[in-house]
Amino acid sequence: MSKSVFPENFLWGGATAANQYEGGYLSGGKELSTLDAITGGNHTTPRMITYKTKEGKIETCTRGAALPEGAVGYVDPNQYYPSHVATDFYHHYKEDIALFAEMGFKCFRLSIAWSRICPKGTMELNEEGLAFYDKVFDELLSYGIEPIVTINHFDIPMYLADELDGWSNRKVIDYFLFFCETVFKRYKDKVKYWMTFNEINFLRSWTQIGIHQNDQQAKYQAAHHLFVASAKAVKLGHEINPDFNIGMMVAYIPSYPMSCNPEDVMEAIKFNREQEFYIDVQVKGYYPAHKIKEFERKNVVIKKEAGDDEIIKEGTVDYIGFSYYMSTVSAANPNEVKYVGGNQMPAVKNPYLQESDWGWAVDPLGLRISLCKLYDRYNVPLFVVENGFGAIDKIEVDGTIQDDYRIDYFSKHVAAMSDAIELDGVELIGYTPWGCIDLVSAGTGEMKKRYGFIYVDMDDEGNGTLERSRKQSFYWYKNLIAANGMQE
Ligand code: P53
Repeated sequence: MSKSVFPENFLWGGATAANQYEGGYLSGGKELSTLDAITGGNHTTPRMITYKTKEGKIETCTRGAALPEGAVGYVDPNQYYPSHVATDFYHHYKEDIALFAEMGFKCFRLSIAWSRICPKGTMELNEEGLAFYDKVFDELLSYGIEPIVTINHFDIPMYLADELDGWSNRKVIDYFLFFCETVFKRYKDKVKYWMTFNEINFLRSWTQIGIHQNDQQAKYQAAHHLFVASAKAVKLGHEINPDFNIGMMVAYIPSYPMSCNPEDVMEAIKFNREQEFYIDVQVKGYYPAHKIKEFERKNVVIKKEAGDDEIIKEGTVDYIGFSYYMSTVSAANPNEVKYVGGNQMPAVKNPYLQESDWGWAVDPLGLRISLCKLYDRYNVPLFVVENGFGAIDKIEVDGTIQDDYRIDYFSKHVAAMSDAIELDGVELIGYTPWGCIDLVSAGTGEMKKRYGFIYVDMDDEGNGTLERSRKQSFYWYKNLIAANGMQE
């Protein structure tokens, strides 16, 4: 039998996030995060923010819309919020980690709910929250599973959004750093792999970064604060433990030109740059020239403080973590553009690719293309921290779930990583498929868009026993890990 091309210490595992998996939204001293005030939706119905205006009126708006000044998040007793229970890792962590161990996981990616550690996001700590993650990490380590921690995955304590307008406010950098220092010191002997902000290129609304405005100026000013915060966190982490590996995390959706028409090619460059901008700043340590020019053209003025550029330069990351689900297509002719995926992302249909039920183009070679592009451009270790196939699973009469469509998706993406390692020489350190256990969809708030190897009995209205069961893909992934990624 030939040898696996995956390194011996390759980190096979799975990925989750607190707001979509943990539940226990007010348990053990946790307070509200913005995401606790966002309703469920579906492929065609957007998720809504429920809020109270300055005048005390209860209103709703779509996620991504601007909130009136002074509006505060509001949990309406007549609405259903999927984050409140999610799939209840809070009460099932032992059982779930045992299942991950059964699959042979080498690592497990999770995020820390900021408002569980710092309930208001300020410098007041919640010991019970810290103790919860101690128990989780100890449980993982008892099976030899390496925890991979996203410090901040899409959530911000509601208080910071309400009182400070979230990341538009520079003070939030200090609060975030306090949170980082707390978890770095507390878990320094338990956690070696960290990521600062999940999908930093997708953080643009009240729900994710607590800002009320949605214009370009507000978005990029908040991004600057995130960059400074991330760089400071990287520096601080390395001081606390030089063995820490601290990465950045980007949603990577490579775009192909619609045709060889140079106009289409230029559009694809622009699309790809918008995500690479976030990588450039965090890996190279400076704002790329095209972005500075774009800011000038759009009258976006980034308020920086003395020393910000140096901090960004000094706080570059150790690796690039990225999510990869799909590719897209760019066209100069706007008639070609449609909106897909429950996320209202502009995209053009690629006639060469099949799509998921949510309109995401399945493109395994696109993963190899992404790995090549990122490695060629940045030359730092890469970590595929999310990948997966959201699908409706059917329970057979005998109770099994035959998710061969998911196995097929994973099998082709693993083959693409294998090629990137063997043929392209890419330095890839791990692979953590998204939602290794069923959880709430970020885009739509649904349960029925499932990603897991493990099924969880929970529906879109919050009904279900939360019982766990193994899908067919569970056994497939177990065998794959045992063979270190070798497939027949
Ligand atoms: P859902 C859009 C496109 C690519 C990645 O997404 C995305 C999104 C946001 O919807 O987010 C990441 O649940 C994110 C996870 C999320 C996962 O992809 O919409 O980091 O939190 O659940 C899958 O199907």
